[in-house]
Amino acid sequence: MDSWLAPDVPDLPGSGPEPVIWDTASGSLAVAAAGSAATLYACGITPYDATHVGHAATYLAWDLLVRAWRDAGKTVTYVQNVTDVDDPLLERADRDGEDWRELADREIALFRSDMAALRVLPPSHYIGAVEALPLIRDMNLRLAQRDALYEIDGDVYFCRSADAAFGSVSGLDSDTMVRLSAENGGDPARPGKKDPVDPLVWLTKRPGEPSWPSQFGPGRPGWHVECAAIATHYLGVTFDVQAGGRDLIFPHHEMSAAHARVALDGIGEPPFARRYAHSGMVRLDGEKMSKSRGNLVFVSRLLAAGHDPMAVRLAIIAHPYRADWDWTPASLSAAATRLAAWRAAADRSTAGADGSASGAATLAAVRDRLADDLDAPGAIAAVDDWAVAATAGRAAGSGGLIRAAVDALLGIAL
Ligand code: 5CA
Ligand code: ZN
Repeated sequence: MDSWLAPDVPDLPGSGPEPVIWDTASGSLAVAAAGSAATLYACGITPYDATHVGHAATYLAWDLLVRAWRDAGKTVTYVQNVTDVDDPLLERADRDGEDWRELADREIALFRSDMAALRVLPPSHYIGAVEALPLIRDMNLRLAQRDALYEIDGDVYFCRSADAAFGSVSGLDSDTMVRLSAENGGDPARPGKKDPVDPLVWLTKRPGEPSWPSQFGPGRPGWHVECAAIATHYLGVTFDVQAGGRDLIFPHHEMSAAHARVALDGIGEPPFARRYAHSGMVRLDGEKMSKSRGNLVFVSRLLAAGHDPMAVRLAIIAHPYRADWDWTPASLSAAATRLAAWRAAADRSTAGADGSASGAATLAAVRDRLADDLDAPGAIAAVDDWAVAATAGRAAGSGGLIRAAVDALLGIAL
């Protein structure tokens, strides 16, 4: 499907350092993508409600990674999916008496406009589950050929026991896996399952629900196989980074990796992602912001209320991406104040030659922080220091470079 219009990324002199990122699977910092090409799969939205600040924070984190990679001279291929058919979407459409496709189309359109307003670089491939059905059927066929599937009343499950490396993404014990599976769309208590956490790869047609033909009969795809199929089709069997919010570590990322490992085993490197990057959860009043809880601050509402999208972006990236944090109106006003200070400093220091070299030093500091596990707060602090100097008239001539650096690396247009 169409993604959204790419914002301009100004050219910067030289190039940035090799980005490293925290890898959940190994529990350590790691080079995010060795070599001159970088490949990223970020799990996309389930479009049954508008983009909230939590979604935005997660996509902004991966946007910083893409910007850091580009600045390091890499060619980036970025794939994002849209889970445009799944239980929560169908349930919401049913509740509101709306056609599920219309609901999905509307929310996807809103997501696109929110991402464009926040100057998020679009993925190279933006792929819906429905349009990916042939890929999903193909992956399910491979799983069946490897004896990794079984049926209960027409529903088709994946045997986690088929994957010798199962658990290597999340590193969780079985009890925790069962609990998280129950909380995240799984059905651990269903009688007949070989293992409580085994996930569905194909749901047989239910009355009133959409369905598509498949080798197992009419139905719709499971969630994890959707991402396994899309990621490996567009990025190759092995790719650099699988990214999502921390709530996706288990079961989603563990299961997608397990499907790919079993279906594509033996083709070159171990299948699926080399690294797993996860962002923290944004909360409202101490509770995770989530569509199911309904405690949401929508990006589109903030923008409609007249907040500068650059202030919204700055408010979000001022938090370390791996931390959990609370959205507050105060953080938005602090960001607006900071943005105004940066703009005034850039205006003040546009003229003249950069005698102090503070522009170059600030660019180096921003690059260094960003490449170090996306330390946007550290990068922001470097720009704050520059703005203090520029406002005092000690950074003449550096305004142009800082404008370009802040835009290219942090996505903030001054
Ligand atoms: N469609 C699936 C992924 S394939 C899905 O999880 N969709 S979602 O709409 O529920 O979430 C989209 C992304 O936003 C995921 O990476 C999820 O981890 C992230 N996310 C959801 N809630 C929050 C939150 N409160 N804070 C930070 N990130 C969040
Ligand atoms: Zn996903």
